[in-house]
Amino acid sequence: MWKVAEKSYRLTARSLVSLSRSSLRNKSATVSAIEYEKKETTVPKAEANGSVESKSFVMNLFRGGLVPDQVLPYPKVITQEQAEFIQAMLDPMEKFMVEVNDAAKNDEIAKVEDHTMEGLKEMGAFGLQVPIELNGLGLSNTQYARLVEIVGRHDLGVGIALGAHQSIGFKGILLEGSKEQKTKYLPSLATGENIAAFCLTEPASGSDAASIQTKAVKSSCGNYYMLNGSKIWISNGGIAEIFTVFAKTPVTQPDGTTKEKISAFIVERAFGGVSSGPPENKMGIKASNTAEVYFEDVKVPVENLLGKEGEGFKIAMHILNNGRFGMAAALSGNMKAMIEKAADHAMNRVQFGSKIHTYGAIQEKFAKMSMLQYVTESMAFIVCANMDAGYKDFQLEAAISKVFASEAAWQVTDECIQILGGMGYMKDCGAERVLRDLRIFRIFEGTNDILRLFVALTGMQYTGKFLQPVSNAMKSPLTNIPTLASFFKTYASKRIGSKLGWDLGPSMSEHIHPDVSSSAKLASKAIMQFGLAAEDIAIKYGKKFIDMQFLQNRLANSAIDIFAMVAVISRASTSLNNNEENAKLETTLCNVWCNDAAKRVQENLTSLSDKTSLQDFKAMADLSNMVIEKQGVVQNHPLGF
Ligand code: MYA
Repeated sequence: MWKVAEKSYRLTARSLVSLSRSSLRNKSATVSAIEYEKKETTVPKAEANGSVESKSFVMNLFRGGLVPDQVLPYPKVITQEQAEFIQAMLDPMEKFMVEVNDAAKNDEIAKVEDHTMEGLKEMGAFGLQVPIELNGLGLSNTQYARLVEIVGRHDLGVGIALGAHQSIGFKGILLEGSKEQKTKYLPSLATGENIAAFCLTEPASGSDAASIQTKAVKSSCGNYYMLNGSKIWISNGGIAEIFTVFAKTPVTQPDGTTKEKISAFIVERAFGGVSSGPPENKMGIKASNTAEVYFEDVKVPVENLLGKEGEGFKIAMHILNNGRFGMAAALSGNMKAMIEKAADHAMNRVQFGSKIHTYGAIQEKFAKMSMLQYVTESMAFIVCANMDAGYKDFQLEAAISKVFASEAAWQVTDECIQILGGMGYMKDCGAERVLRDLRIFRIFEGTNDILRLFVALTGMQYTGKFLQPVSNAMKSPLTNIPTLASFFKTYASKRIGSKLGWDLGPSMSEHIHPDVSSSAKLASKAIMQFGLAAEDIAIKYGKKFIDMQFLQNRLANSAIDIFAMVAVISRASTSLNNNEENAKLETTLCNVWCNDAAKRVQENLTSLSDKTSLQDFKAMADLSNMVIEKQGVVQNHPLGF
């Protein structure tokens, strides 16, 4: 049966690939990576390094500002031609994932079935963002996000096999590679003839990416680097031919001294000295190969250095920043599938004489699941639109979209199983596989914990930059009275106004539809209070904040909630302004979400300075120390034995 379907799919796939080729000939508006590169250079450099010109919405929260450029109105960067092209791919991809791919089988055999791999290759799914002239489909980030939603909807294991290859595996070549490197490697990677992997993590270097031990030493002849080291938990590690490898190299500093710095390399398995371990036996995403990769005296030609010597850490971060939105998009699709599965059950299941969807307890679940999916989808498509618009400063939004999506998808699948009850717990239902697959999303591509700290600390650095003139003035207050007087006047008036409940937050009324104005007011207030909290932290703790992770977590959670609020306010406004069919329902999703999120923001911001919370943080740190000291729970058993 499936063979018939497969055949019809293959025909469609071929025509799509040829469609992409003809669009090249027609000089289609499809943005290739090469065009995108040119666009990037038009963005002011200052924006990239987090200086005061940042257009990032989240970055500017840290000074209580509303910078609308990236979020209001809801950004959509896709031409008519790009939209048509990707629309033409959605049905074949959906059909393929339903009729050819078998997620349960992939999970059972712990690999993507061979015919599925072949079909995906034929479809062009291994080179979605590679320029058309280099054998890829030349998709923009927005087009890519729309397509990977479909993959995530049906099989997260396949999503990771594809994502590890192109979202991080060869993304470095796409983003940072020289023309020669692109021309040499991308064509065979785009067709899937060669598979790529991203090699950063090591046994002693997980979240602390800068602490890697793998070494690359330039030969005395200057023609190659000698690479030695090992990497663990490498997605596609056992099947890849091309690796993006991060290793420490001795780099000569301007003062003549030598410092070990991270550099990035393109390494071929064919160089010799590259080997990999057996596939890891994982909890989920079993279809995706994960293995250790060893490099033993691998001679890497100097022309395979990616970027410049010593720039490897920034390149790794650049790759990860660029890939995170894909996870949000894939998980948005995944949540849709879980909601549909639960809705199908709730519509038919009768208990206590009524269908279970008529009960409030179940209705609350569906409403929350829908809001989580709506927020995730809204965030994902804001991030990719901004990337397509050429903004460089989206790393906080990308990190937030990954954190939010991975936690939202976990909750949605968990609730789907809860709604299905015993049936949801059965393997045949398929939801348990999704739950297992999902667990890793909160861990890899930057754990959610580390990304929260990243958001808080990067943001606070920005706050610090704005307070620098005041801090300098404080060094000789008598000669800087006007600067200090003006700062403290604003400082005091904002706080008094906030305490009195005045409406002092930055207004977004010019950007939004009146039906979401109550939510917009809540968001404005939250932005103002967030800015005040960040300022207070900077003044009170200065650099000591770096070690205050209880506070960093709560600050990041507030930033996540505020970004989520503005994402849905913006999106619902656009739908209302366009009189879209479901605009009223989107308004409900938006307003109910914002009412709840605003309360969480208040609670989190209050806990940053409230005496009881601060005492509790200290108590929790002490408790944790006791658990570690005792290597287990701290209390005795209630029975005394
Ligand atoms: S791959 C492995 C993933 N690993 C990680 O993500 C590592 C996490 N760790 C880190 O990110 C860093 O070590 C942190 C910083 C953030 C902790 N953007 O002193 P620093 C700059 C831009 O803070 P550290 C995997 O899991 C910073 O400003 N810049 O550094 C497979 C500073 O610059 P300057 C950044 O304390 C998953 C400098 O770097 C960033 O050492 C498979 C130093 O900063 C940043 N983000 O640590 C997934 N961070 O010096 C498959 C720092 O100028 C994907 N900096 O001030 C599947 C997707 C599904 C899609 C489906 C598809 C089809």
